[in-house]
Amino acid sequence: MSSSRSTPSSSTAAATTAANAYLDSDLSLDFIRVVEQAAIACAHTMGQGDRHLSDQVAVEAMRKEMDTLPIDGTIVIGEGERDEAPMLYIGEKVGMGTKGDASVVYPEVDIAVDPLEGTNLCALGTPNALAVLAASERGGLLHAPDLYMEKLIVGPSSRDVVDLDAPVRFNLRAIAQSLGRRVEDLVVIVLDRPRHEKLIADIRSSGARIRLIGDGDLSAGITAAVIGSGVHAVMGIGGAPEGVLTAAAMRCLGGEIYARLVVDTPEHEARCRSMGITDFKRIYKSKDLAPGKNIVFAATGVTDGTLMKGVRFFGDGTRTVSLVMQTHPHRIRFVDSIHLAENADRGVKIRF
Ligand code: VTB
Repeated sequence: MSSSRSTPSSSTAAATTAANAYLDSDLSLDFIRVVEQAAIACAHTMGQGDRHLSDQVAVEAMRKEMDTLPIDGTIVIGEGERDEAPMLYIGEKVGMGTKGDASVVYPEVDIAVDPLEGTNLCALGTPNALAVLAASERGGLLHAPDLYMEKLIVGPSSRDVVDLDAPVRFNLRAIAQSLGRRVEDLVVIVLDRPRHEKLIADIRSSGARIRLIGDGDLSAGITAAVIGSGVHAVMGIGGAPEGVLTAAAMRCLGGEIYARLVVDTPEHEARCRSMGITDFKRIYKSKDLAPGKNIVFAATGVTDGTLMKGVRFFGDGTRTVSLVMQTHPHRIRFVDSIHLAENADRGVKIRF
């Protein structure tokens, strides 16, 4: 635990310095608790077929745990606007900084959350549902409107060879070449949606293989950035908030997201403008969506996934697997945690 977490001071500059010092410190134990608790809460509802309930319990658990963090936190990507989300809404203040102790200035941290990425996946008990958050010093995560976003996500080997506006065939050839394999050997993840009919036809005609998924392009993006996962790219249109979270993960993993908001109507334009976005055609990369000097990303598996097992309950306790990453110090951790029940006696058995 770092002693730099709370610095008695009054100025904003001090809060920023404190934020960088805090984010530079070993955050894994702080942020991991938040995603673990969200994942455990919604994992209890797995397969119950009620995605709203799954989401609600994840939100409540995440919100509760968040207030134990020694930060002056602000939600920048959350469950929606204040009038539509009771908690974890955009602009909500979280952390111990909200407790009103004026003698302590806690580090100012911006937070993007997706308490349950893949609500349907959890409700149906299908793979790759995650509880997710990203954090940075203030201003380090784009305030993205909840619109659709075109995305092209690739791993470190292919990060500089693709172009969001190039034909699919061109990008697949470039990805294959950067990975030293044939286009036919690639696996591309695409959300299974009617809007992707042409994209899917183009990928098929190039010869590459496809994994269609029902939900969860954030977890897919992380997978594409990890060598050995058997996934080489994610293509198609998903949510913009998840695009920012993906960008935070890419900053840690060295992969890249190329992204552009889908701004189709005057109402979309107004929503962009209200968040300070005026160039609707802009292609964003990871550093544009998550520009922070210090980025932290934490995710816990809810249902079994490619990179992480889901939550397992075993009577006396619960086991979770999380991915916790940060840019300073640059570190990727897979954390396998066993949470024992308060009343678990000494007879408890821990399996390796
Ligand atoms: C979902 C979800 C994705 O985008 O598909 C959503 O599964 C938007 O697409 O993970 P639909 O409106 O067609 O469902 C994501 O949330 C993330 O980008």
